[in-house]
Amino acid sequence: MLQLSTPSLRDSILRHLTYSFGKDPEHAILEDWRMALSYAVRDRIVDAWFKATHQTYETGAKRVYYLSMEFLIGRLLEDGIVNLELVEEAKSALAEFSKDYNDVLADEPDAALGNGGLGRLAACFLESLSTIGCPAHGYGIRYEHGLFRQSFVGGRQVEQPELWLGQRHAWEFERPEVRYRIGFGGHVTNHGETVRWHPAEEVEAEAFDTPVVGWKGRWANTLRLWSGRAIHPFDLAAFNHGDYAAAAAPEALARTISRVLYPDDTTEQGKELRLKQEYFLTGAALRDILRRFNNQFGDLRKLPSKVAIQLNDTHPAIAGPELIRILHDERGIPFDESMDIARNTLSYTNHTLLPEALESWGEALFGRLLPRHIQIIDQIDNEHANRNPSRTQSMRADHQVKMGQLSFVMAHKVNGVSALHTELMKTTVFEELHNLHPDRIVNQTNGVTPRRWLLACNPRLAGLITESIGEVWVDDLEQLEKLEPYIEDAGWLDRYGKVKRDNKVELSNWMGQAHGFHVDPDMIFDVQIKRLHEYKRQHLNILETIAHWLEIRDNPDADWTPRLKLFAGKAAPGYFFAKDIIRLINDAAAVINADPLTNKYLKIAFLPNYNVTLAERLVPAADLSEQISTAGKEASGTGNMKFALNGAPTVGTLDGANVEIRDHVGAENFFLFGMTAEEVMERRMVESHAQKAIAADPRLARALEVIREGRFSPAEPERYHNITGNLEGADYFLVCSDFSDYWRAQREVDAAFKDQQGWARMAAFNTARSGWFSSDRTIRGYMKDIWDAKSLLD
Ligand code: 26M
Repeated sequence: MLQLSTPSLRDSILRHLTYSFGKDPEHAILEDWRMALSYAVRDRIVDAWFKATHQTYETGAKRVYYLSMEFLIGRLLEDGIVNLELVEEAKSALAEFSKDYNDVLADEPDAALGNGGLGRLAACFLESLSTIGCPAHGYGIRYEHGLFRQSFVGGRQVEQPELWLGQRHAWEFERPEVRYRIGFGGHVTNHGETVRWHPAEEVEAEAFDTPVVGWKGRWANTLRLWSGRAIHPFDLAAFNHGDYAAAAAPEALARTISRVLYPDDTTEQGKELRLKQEYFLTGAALRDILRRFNNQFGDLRKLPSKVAIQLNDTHPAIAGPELIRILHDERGIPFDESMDIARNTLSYTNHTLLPEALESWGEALFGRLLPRHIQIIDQIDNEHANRNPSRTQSMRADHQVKMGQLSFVMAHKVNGVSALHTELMKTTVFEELHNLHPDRIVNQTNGVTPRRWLLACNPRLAGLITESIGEVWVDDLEQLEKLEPYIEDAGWLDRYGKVKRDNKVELSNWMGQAHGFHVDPDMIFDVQIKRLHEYKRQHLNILETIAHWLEIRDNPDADWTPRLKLFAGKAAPGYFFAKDIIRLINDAAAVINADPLTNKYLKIAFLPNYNVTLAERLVPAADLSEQISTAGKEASGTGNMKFALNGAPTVGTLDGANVEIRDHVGAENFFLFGMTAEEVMERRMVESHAQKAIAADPRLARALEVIREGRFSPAEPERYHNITGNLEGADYFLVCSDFSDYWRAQREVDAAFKDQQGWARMAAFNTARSGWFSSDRTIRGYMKDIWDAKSLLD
């Protein structure tokens, strides 16, 4: 291998500024500096990347492929700098040119190629796979537009297109030589045993590679994103006839396939383009995987011993039938054998049990777009029924294709994302399949990467930890438990408290500058940041806030604990109830923040355009983490882990990974409230449960009443009747039934926060005991229990 010597970061920045971007330091704009620094860092990542690739080939190691419609990666420059331990060098190199490190980092657009938890998990997994040194590729779509930008006009959410590629992007390598034709529609022919699909329409998938570097640059894997292009990009005949629009039409049409990320993170909509995107990703990824396998190993019967393909939710579930189509139709392997090879290669992660989120496609649409695949699915279903005569539920009932059941049948392992969620999978959606295949469902509780979610985003806390126990924690997070003895040292605990306080001051200053919102950093920073959903119950939070406000007004001279309620999150554009909740929070904020009687005790802010970068600002400065979903509904949560790790105790229900967080940090360091998943199911059966809860709690009744009367929308008093009507009526997510206990928990928070030392202890125990929630631990679990993959660094 060619060896080049590594220049200093300073020299490398200057060389790139000059020769890659054609600028001298006098004329360079901020973006030029950002690009030059990125290229200088990227050069070093590429060195690690080549080394890893060669080692993977040479050892013939098994490879992991993570197929996901979403990778919510955020900014990458700081990630690279931190993992290569170049922070100080980068700061001083830029300072030499009178450039501020943070300004340069802030110039990078946030790559929002995902909706929320599922996409961010995929991004944390890529980083952990590289830190661990497990040979892996992520496969996704190179959306031209990521998740929409959110702003508020008169308190209402307004969506604008996002253009992350509008500025120069430093991290991808276009691979024009890596292209596959992906077909749609057409018909199927049978010649004796040979079945062939003849698509009517084809687009080309072109690869773009982003290296993902792990801790200390010991390893780097690839994120390969597919972009749509036309096979015949330009219709010259049309052009020559003077029809210029028609001449460019094939290219425009082909590119729509990777144009935009679907912004719904739960409700499944039967959109044709979405199904096309799913097959586009999966078809291109499988061709690429098989080409690589074929070059290196050849014998397709060995596929499961050299390849593990993980399906991130059902979105790439077409991988099962597609792999069978290739093995059987194209390579002539018998159907049942093809099915076994595919199953032994594939595994599937479920991320939600919400019925409205379970993917299913109408057979008319599905059969029109993928005529051969629907035949194969029928055959899989028959084969599965034959092998399991007691089976009653088909994946092909009601003229639908049920992607969850298809994924289950075509996977050798199916995993949930927290202990509770995995148990619920066994008793609800997948009950019958679980009974037929009792060893298939396994749990892999989610995790988050400590490089981004502690070392990079919270340098003050990271510094204190490293000073105390050394830097071992960075890739062995359970070492944080070595902090426990320090917690008993009053001097150390003071420093821990000061870190949080400094982070809060920094956030306050930023909110003042960026949003003109001024807050006292000594308030409790109470934070709920996540997608807007009824099951996540932002409306429970605002109801409690309103009730609390009314109570302060009744007695403004009492010894209230000052609190800032911080919200951020996006609502799906068509989810009107969620958008109403945003508007209610903004309307209530306007009234409550302007109340001179209460505003030294209570303030509300809804920060616009929540994204990874905003989370990186908020998480280190939070005192309290709101994880208040209806029990049984949040599959895991991962924000909950970031907050605990950064020293924000949770106020939360026994839902998703909250259960395991509480087990780890200790019940005394967690503010528990609400019904259990079992109690939730029972309470739903109780007639008028909401009315009964309202009648039993005058605070709740009064909060609902002031909303209903239009206290926050005087120009339009009925504005929130949809919300109040829902809560006073069916209240499916049991906001009213959990209100009183939530109130009680919040008052316990108030009391606990008054004892600043006691609070710091609680926060520090959260940090010290959250090591288990590293995505390194999660990935090691997948490697052992699902993929049978080995690290090449151990
Ligand atoms: C489906 C069809 C069409 C368009 C979009 C979708 C879709 C996209 C994302 C559906 C669901 C999507 O994500 C669900 C999700 O983010 N689930 C979350 O996954 C996290 C990681 O496991 C968990 O921590 C969260 O609890 C869970 O809600």
